[in-house]
Amino acid sequence: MKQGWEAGLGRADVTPRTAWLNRRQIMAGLGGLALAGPGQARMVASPSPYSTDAAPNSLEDITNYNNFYEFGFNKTDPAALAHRLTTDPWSVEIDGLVERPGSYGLADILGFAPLEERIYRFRCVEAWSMVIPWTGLPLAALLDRVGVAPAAQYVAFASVARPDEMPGVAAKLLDWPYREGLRLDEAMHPLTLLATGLYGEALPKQNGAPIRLVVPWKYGFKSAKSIVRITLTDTQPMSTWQAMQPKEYGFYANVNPEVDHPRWSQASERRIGEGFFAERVDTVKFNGYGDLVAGLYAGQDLAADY
Ligand SMILES: Nc1nc2c(c(=O)[nH]1)N[C@H]1C(S)=C(S)[C@@H](COP(=O)(O)O)O[C@H]1N2
Ligand SMILES: [Mo]
Repeated sequence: MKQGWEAGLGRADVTPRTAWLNRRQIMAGLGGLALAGPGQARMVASPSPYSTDAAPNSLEDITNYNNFYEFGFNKTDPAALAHRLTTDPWSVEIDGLVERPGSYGLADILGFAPLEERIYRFRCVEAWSMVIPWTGLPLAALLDRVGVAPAAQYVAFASVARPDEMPGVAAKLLDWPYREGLRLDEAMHPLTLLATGLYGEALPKQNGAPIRLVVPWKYGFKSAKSIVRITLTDTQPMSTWQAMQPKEYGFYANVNPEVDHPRWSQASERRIGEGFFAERVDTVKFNGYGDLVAGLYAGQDLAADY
């Protein structure tokens, strides 16, 4: 099969031309996995106008500075230990207020929409940030396929929790499984991504393989990794961090320099990859996606709904 670049397809001029861009395959309109070489799954994806022009962090940074407490509290634990997670076969249970509930295999989900590349800013509640070139499909495409029942108002997510493969689960570091949730309009927003890849390859395990949520205008903890259950519901779901420390972590968790965390300022952030002593940069409300998402919160007091 001809790859995108062999077939002469160009790409929209929306992303930085770092070296890896030239090496990647781009095949507009075709989603799914393609075999690039023996045993090497590549994510074939088309570019998106939702991508930022900012230069992505290195794959090295993105895969070695992680939060994935199922593997431990330290930033380097996921890179060291996530290889233990079995990600094939994988299926996601979709249930609750949904017309076609069931267990959907990863290949089914990858076929729900053409895969896109989305280069997003990513801001952790701990006040560090990166730029990450994800591959994935809009969560809305999945929700449309499974059919959201009229009574549904929220979407709840649960991550995999296997004590035999995940030392942080075995050690009961948190109340597993890791849980998150979105309001239905947030879940249906075109920026909200189910990521299945990174830098044009299948998602590394430390980043939440084989499928994770990415909500770029919210603090990183909303973006649940290695998802095994998606539940449509009429009540606001409780998320892991909110349950543990409700004064520190709210349901909305929109990036907001005007609302500080009780223990630190959210007005600025440290960009990973620029060195520990690099100057901090100002944090932008909604992580810079305000043009696209501020309307979701019209009339809401975001200091109360933090
Ligand atoms: N299942 C699960 N999902 C998770 C986490 C986690 O510990 N477990 N950490 C969250 C936090 S705090 C952040 S900042 C991001 C980190 O994603 P990354 O390691 O791919 O950058 O994942 C989020 N999703
Ligand atoms: Mo985070």
